[in-house]
Amino acid sequence: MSKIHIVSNRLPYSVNHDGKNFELIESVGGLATGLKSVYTRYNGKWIGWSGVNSDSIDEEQRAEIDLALEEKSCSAVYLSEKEILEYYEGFSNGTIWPLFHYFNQYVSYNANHWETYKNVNQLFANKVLEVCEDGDTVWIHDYQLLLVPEMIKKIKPKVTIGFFLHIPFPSFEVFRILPWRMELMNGMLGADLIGFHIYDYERHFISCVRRLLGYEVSFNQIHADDRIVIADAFPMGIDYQKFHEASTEIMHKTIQERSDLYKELEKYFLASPDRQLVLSIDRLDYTKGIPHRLRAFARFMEKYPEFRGKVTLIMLAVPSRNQVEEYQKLKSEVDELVGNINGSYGDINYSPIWYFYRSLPFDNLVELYNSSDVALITPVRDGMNLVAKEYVASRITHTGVLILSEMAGVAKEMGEAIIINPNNEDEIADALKQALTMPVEEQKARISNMQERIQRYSVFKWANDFVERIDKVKTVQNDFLAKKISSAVYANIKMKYKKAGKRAIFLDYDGTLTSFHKNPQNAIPNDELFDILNKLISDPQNIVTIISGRDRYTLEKWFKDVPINLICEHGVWLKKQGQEWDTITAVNNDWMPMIRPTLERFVDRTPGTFIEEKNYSLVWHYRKAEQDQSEIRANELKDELRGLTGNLNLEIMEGSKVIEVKNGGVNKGIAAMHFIKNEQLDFIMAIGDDWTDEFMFKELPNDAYTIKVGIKHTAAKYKVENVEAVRSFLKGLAD
Ligand code: GDG
Repeated sequence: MSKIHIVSNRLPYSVNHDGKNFELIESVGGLATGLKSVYTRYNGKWIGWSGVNSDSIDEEQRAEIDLALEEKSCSAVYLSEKEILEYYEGFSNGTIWPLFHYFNQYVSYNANHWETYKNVNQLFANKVLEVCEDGDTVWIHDYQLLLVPEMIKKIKPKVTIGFFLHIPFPSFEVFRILPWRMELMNGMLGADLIGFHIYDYERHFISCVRRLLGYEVSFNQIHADDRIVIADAFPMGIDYQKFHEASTEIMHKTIQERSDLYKELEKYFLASPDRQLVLSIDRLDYTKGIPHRLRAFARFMEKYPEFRGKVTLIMLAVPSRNQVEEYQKLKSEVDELVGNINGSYGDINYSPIWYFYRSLPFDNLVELYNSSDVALITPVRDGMNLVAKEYVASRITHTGVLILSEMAGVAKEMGEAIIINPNNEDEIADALKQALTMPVEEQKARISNMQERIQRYSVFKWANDFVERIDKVKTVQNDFLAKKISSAVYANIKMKYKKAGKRAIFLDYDGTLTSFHKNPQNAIPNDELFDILNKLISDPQNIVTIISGRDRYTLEKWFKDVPINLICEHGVWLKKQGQEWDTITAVNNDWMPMIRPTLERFVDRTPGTFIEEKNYSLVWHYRKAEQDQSEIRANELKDELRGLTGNLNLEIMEGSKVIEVKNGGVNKGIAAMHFIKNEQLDFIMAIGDDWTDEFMFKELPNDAYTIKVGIKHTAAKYKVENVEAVRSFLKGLAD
């Protein structure tokens, strides 16, 4: 069985060492638990940083730590103090983190940090390359390791790579700000499957792929050169049972058996029926909207004074990244706000806010979830937010109310929460009132629905789903590989070619013999192409034909010195070498004045697009236009044209970045068959890349060698990756 390896910044064990001895401490977080279930089941390894500063240990200690980790199937990456500073705190947390959370003002653009980020990503990739073999799967996690997928793919293309981003992926307008945007994009695209928490992040990513790299995307399949990469959304879940069971257990304890924290809560709040608790838990991070939440709480005290003395906000802020200046400033701001609010609305018997700046043990966390009437979660940006799910899972009586920021990924799944905008203090104040006065029946209905969902899509289901999807991606890719011309297939074609008496070869032009250009008029044939064609033509047994959608004047001009046959405008015009232009159907252009104004309207509305008028067709080109917008317009145009062309025996053809309206009853398939109808042939071959070539692939006799360029679905028998592959294939045949 092939293995699945996990790669993340941190290992699921941290190494605690005092300079002499060390111990491994297992991480019990939800993600670690979920992923442990994957790599242990699939006999893989977990590759990550052990948390140790490599400057502080010697070789012997390192070997000892490695051995202990080896027993847990973990493989450690060691980072020096400088690397931790520049890769982790610098580029990961000082550049990517703020940018991806839309905090442009905090983004640092430090070229040294970028260099170290690249080097450290390479260290991770090297470690992975040491342990993985062809056929294995590697699942890489998060924003610290965006370059690792490409680094692995380059060396081991037969390893399947999944990548999951735990934070938001920002919109193009924000992502483009980064000087290293291309490198990061290409880094991620080394993966075969890229997962995000929600569709919005996936959408932003795909938009960046299109705009920055110009790759074609159909639905969520990215056609990156010769590979298919799939982007998809997988909303991460939690270990539901763990929270639910821990909460149930706590409920069944007597007061004496409970923790000191609980006893305090009991003394001050839980024993008196008119006291209510609002809970807030997060790492102390500027993305979590803690000052916003505090100001909104003050607004609530102000607007609804009847709750003063009755409602307390328990705020747990877990220390995080406190070496970084922005986090230190945030800490001061929060301290000050808490002080002000308690000073303004509290008295000797009452503190509106109970503030803890520390991390609490798991049991205490569950006690807080269990005892709080309302959870107030108001990040200004959050990839998912697991605290919201943990609160819901811990509500074993089904009571409780969740107030949730619309900026958290989790809001997409929690329709029953009260959804607020974290910047709207009044809205949050009103939401608090609504939550604190919500009838119990309504609370139960809302919580039960949410519980059902998060119980179903737990962190284990999430991890399995991702792994299963990687398998499906393999199927899509294998579909391509199955048709790809292997060396055995190539040898067979060449043998048949050599043996054949007379041969017909049909070659599409754009996207097959030559690459696309923004301006189609610039896609002129180069010397290499002339050489290949001349070589093919010089064999008197070959009938070589260029079969294209282009107008006849252009092709005639470009190939005037080459004795080649031409079929133009998708089969409307045919010209055998040394003969005049001919056509197989009686076509007319009476329809053009009716259709042209519609196309012109789309040109006016869509900058960068233009109309080409061919002899028997009108073409709307949108390769030069802004991609997202023009694709929407292309769909609109198709719709409109369908309505207009109903009775006119016209065909609407969709090519590569073109929509073409042409006379019906003609296509490349009919034209190719017409061309060869009186020939005695032993070998027929057709190569093409787009939708219009499919007619050829379908019409030509069964024993024809039909070859599709690219990875799209096709009726052709074989596939090749790109124009370069076509050229070298033809060179090989002609030699
Ligand atoms: C990133 C993304 C995304 C918190 N305080 C204590 C404690 N916690 C645990 C919670 C929860 C976790 O930490 C926090 O997870 P979040 O999802 O809320 O937020 P981030 O740390 O920012 O995580 C986020 C996540 O990755 C997963 O993809 O959802 O959007 O930013 O599990 O329970 N645990 C203990 N004591 C505490 O005091 N034991």
